[in-house]
Amino acid sequence: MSGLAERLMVAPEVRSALAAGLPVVALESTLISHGLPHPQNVEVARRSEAEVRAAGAVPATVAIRDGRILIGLDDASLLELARAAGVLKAARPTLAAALVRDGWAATTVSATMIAASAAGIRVFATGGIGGVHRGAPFDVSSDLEELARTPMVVVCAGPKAILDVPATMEYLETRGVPVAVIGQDQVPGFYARGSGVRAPQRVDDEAAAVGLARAHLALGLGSAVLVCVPVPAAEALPDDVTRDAVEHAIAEAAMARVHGPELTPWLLARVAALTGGASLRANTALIANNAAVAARIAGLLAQAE
Ligand code: PSU
Ligand code: MN
Repeated sequence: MSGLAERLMVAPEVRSALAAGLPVVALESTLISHGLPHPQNVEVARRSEAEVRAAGAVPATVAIRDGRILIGLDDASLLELARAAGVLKAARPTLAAALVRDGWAATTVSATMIAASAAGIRVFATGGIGGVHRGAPFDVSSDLEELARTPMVVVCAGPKAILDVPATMEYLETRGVPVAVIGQDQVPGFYARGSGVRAPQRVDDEAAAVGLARAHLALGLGSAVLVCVPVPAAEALPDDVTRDAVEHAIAEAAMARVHGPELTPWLLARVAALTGGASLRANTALIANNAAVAARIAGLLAQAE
């Protein structure tokens, strides 16, 4: 029998950074395997790692291979994962299923938080968190429950635009997850800078986000802090383009009866096709930007100790 700790394979660079109290940023792998097509997925994975390093932190991309949870992938493994077929999408409910089989599995926000937190990593960057789906009778991402039960800092560009953003924010409030938006009064809209939903809390800069995160984590309440950063302006999609493409994609998904874990990747791919690839540029830019912000946050958190 192997528990969570025995499943972890922490890369030497990550292990020594953690031992020395240096900043480390966890990165997830479902956006590589399911969120973006090849070769953009390889580009964004490499670029995110480079952004983390440029900001003075050590990247730790998390994925599963042959029953082990890898914390930190080398470039060859990253390429292998990005090109592999039949990669399982592992979340809290499917983590065991991903570990009892051979081959690659990618970790979603929930599974990445579980693994990163077990390895002692406190800061994690993704693209957009999962949340409450629109149109589906009942589909709520396990990302939200994980944010409620695993104390760390998660950096994102808001809930994915394919979701019911107001319901997602309500869910986070109910489950005690503080949401801090850097530099604006609206929750970021993933592909678009705004979502039209009021930010639960605005912080003016990264240092203020860190101040809030440190205070929240010190209280020992058990939940994460969600830090939201809007997509860089140059690659943002206009609000109406985002709305139209998302509405189309959701109607098509309902007609095609797509549901469960396939729904999110299916919608992201449809939105990419409907926007002629513009959503891919926004998605890539926001992922890399979140990695850089997370690295600076990890640096500030490490400094304060
Ligand atoms: N951010 C992106 N693209 C993605 C994801 C995040 O820019 O594909 C992934 C994350 O791994 C997140 C998952 O946990 O989508 C949500 O899937 P679901 O809605 O099935 O919980
Ligand atoms: Mn779901």
